[in-house]
Amino acid sequence: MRIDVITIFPPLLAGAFDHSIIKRARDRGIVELHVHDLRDFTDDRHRTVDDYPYGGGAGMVMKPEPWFRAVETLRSQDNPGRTVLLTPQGQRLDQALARRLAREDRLIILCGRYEGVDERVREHLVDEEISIGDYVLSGGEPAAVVLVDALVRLQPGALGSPQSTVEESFSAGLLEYPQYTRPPEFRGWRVPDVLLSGDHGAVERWRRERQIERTRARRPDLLSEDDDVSETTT
Ligand code: 9D3
Repeated sequence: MRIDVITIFPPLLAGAFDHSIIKRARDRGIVELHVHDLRDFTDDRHRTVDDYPYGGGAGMVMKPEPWFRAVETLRSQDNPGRTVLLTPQGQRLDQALARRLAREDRLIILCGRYEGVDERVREHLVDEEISIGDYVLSGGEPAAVVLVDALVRLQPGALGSPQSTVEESFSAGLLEYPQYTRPPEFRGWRVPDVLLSGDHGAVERWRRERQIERTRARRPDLLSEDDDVSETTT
């Protein structure tokens, strides 16, 4: 998979992509990642990327021309892939959306800033708009790090052991069970006896029970038997 990210702050992304799983996947040739400076696609002396909003109001709006020039330069003839704008107005990123985008051969990610992006970019350049959650960021860059990480770890061969993905899909939709390592007692707090028992069946049952209990307490929306009606009606 090839991913191009366009931003006015390339350094915010470069560092995040040079570590851990993303770095290993790049080194192995599983993903090809490129970060581009939007200002390189301007044509004025001041490398201007924003301007005052028509109709007035506070803040600035990102100009359309640099986005169009950047994306049209990066899109490949044979496979343009999908162009994604990261914006608070987008559809919420979840694992299903990550899985769908991870199947693309090419992705171009646009990081918005300021008060917004000229509407013609959304309408005529972007295929989908994505948000990573209901909180306010200063721009799309941290969201791009999140999205790229979610996509890279879904690429075949990106994770160390295939075991990890098997386990993830097995327990999909449930929160994790509590985990312990040595020592068996720390400051008087003991590791549950069942984990030291050597009874693998009992350990499996205990873990599954804790997963369900924890999911019911913290994320009842994840339990399919208990679908939240308020999310499907308006
Ligand atoms: C004053 C502007 N805000 C009014 C509520 C809107 C706004 C525009 C741009 C708020 C934040 C931003 C910058 N954020 C992003 O570009 C962004 C984002 C986010 O803030 N939260 C979750 N996901 C994303 S993806 C991109």
